[in-house]
Amino acid sequence: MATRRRGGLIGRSNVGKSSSAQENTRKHNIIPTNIDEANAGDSDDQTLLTSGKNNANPDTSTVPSFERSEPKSLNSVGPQSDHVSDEKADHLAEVNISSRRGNYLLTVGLPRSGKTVLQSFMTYYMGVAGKLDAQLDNKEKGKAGTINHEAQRIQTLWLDSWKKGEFPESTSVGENEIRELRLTVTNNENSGQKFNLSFLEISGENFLSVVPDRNQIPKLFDRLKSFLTNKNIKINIIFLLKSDEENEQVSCDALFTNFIQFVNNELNIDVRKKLNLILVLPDTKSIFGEDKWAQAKKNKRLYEKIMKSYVYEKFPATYMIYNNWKKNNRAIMAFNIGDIENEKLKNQNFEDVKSFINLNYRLFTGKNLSPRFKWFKKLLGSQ
Ligand SMILES: Nc1nc2c(ncn2[C@@H]2O[C@H](COP(=O)(O)OP(=O)(O)O)[C@@H](O)[C@H]2O)c(=O)[nH]1
Ligand SMILES: [Mg+2]
Repeated sequence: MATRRRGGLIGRSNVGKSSSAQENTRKHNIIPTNIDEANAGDSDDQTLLTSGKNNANPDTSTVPSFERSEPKSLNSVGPQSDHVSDEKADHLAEVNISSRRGNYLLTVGLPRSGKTVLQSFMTYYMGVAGKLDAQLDNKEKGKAGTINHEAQRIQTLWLDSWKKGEFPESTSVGENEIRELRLTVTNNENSGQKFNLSFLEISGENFLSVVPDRNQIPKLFDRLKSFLTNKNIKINIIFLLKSDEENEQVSCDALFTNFIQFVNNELNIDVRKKLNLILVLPDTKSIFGEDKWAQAKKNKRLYEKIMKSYVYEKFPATYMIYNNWKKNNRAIMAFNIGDIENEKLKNQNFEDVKSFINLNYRLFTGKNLSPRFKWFKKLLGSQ
């Protein structure tokens, strides 16, 4: 793995708690104002600041992820092996990205921040546990269309693992790689709601302490740009907040700031105009404690207040990115999956994954995922 340490440095030291963003935020009293005004949103999900207007912007993006210190599995193209990557595994090399269509989640976060858990638990919920059906779309069009075998293996791994209540093993994405997993989702309660939902994942390695440029990550640079400038693609950027980031060499703030700068300045894309932003805070039950969390789940105002205050205090630069995003195109949400005992997931809890999927659907389409004739059932009092 190359150890490139270049200019444009935004490391922990200058983006951490002492950041001027935080000072500015305090000075302008942004937090209290926002918490009070927050969320005129009408959602019945516990998501913040998403009004559900149909203003998702067709465009692109990508998902950083890197598992430097995690075990590799499958035929992963890990940091050590990416420069000798197996050409057969590079499915996107044979894809014309500019003709792609769909709705993409670009997941960005430090190692072990929850990218795999989020994507895999969504896939599991949609494929197995929920009222949705998710089919892998991994064959390119045409008779000779190539098949994305890696996507197939990953989906199988994810489904098998959660079925047994186990966390899926990590499948690393190399520094110069981008991984795509496409799903076609149908609402079993409303077949009119059939949509594409896809994951893009890139290594976050490049964005940890520097803003990379094209020379450093040529393949990734070109592919990311192709996704992000594709008018037929809608993208939600998902920033995974890592509550125990103190143990990491760099902060979430550095990673997210560098990433936004990269898209804006290096790729030359006005990220705020084109993309939606969702901050995800995993495992809030542990962060806030069981009692307070139970309270917050029943009280939308409290939920908003503690979530926003937490992000503001702990990730000030990230909070500023969120705060400067268009109101209708952003959200903060919690992501819990259930109780973990002895490394296993007991008592799966699908509330958050369900809300998260609804939120994404709403940002993409402006509509809610709902059973057909819900209004009619309501009228009859059956809901
Ligand atoms: N108890 C337990 N927790 C895990 C395991 N794997 C992942 N986790 C939890 O899930 C978090 C996120 O892991 P993951 O989604 O793989 O992170 P990623 O590197 O961002 O893809 C970790 O920080 C752990 O808290 C596991 O095998 N056992
Ligand atoms: Mg992962």
